[in-house]
Amino acid sequence: MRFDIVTIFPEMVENGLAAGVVGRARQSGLLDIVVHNLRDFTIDRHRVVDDVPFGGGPGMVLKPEPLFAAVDEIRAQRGPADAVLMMSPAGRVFTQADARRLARLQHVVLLCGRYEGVDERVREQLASEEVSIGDYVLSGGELPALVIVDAVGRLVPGVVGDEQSVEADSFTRGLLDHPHYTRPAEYRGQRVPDVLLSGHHGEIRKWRRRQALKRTVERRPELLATAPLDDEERKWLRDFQRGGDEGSE
Ligand code: 4HQ
Repeated sequence: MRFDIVTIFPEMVENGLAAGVVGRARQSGLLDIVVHNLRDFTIDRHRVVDDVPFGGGPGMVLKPEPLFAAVDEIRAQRGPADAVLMMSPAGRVFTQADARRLARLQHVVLLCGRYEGVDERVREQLASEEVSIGDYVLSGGELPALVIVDAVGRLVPGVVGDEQSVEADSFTRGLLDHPHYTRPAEYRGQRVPDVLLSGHHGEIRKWRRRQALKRTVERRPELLATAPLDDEERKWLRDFQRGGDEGSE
């Protein structure tokens, strides 16, 4: 899968792409990611990418010309994009469903804004969608772009070594993940639940499904509206809603 990321901080983005699963997938060629310096697409001596807002007011606005030139160049060098994403707190909030949808595409371009914002004509004519990673204000779109490349890239077959671990992830089933434990079986007086040491794989799977459901009820009940639940899970849900789950772990 191909990604092109346009930014005024290419070294920040490169650093964020170097480590971990995404870094390895880049080395192996599974992910073909090119980071473009927006200043390379300016034509003035001072490589200016921003300007004052029409109508006045505080802050600066990213000029349209360098962004249009960058996307033209990406199209010429790397072929047409299936999606051009503009990072923006005014966008739709990015979810696991978006990550799944984008992971099926061949070529995605990400535009990172800075300053107070980006000229509206970029949103209207260059971006196919505007995406936010959450309701808080960042100083630029670089971290959101890294978040999206990570969430999408790890769904590309082969990028995460163990396909099963992608399947098991929280949200793949529409619920939060169950608790995890490793050795030692007792640590600072806290024991790992007996069922996990029992070797009864059916019981372990059942405990984990029940715990995932319990956590979701307690922490993110709104996720239950869309989570696909089987008959047994719906019964547990009624139990939790009646009287908590005291003692019935
Ligand atoms: N910004 N999710 C302002 C964000 C943001 C977010 C990116 C700050 C764009 C111009 N982007 N710049 N939250 O806060 O995506």
